[in-house]
Amino acid sequence: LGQEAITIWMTGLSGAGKSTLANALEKRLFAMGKHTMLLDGDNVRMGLNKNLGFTEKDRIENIRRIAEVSKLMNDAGLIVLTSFISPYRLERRNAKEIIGDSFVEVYVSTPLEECEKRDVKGLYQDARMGKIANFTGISGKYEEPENPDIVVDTSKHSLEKCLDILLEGLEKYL
Ligand code: GGZ
Repeated sequence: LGQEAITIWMTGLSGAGKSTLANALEKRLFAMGKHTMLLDGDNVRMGLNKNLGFTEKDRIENIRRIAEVSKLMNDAGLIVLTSFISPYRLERRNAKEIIGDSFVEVYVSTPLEECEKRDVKGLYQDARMGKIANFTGISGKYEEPENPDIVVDTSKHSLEKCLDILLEGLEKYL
């Protein structure tokens, strides 16, 4: 406890609010004087993992690499925030094994109906029309965490309230 250089591992559906929360949380942590690194699709899937798609096999490799990078960054003293669907329970368990005690699982539990209603990028509509194979929640599985350290549902609370929930849950690590 009080390990500081933790990995805050956000998991949840597309559109659940993982990236919004991770970005806002990073700002709060920065204001607290913490050194952080945010890993998301923009900086990982565009670079390190640009050879990976969305098959089960590729997602497993995506998560494995992200976990290894998170571990390296934790070793360098950074607080890491990750924002990936990470839909498979076994892969999240593997990530936890790689990262060790500093792994903190945050389930962004916004329900599918709400994510689909938001449909920010129109991907759910495409998935419903059969245009996207293995789309999480529609044509691909999402396995809910059984024992997340923190749960936050962005359909129930404002962003500010969600941040309060996160920071309260993180207090014992920071
Ligand atoms: C789910 C997909 C898919 C499929 C492209 N299924 O809302 P977004 O757009 O920005 O977030 C989704 C993102 C998911 O990438 P991750 O690296 O987080 O996934 S995983 O952890 O499962 O490896 C979505 C977009 O990529 N996207 N195709 N088939 N989301």
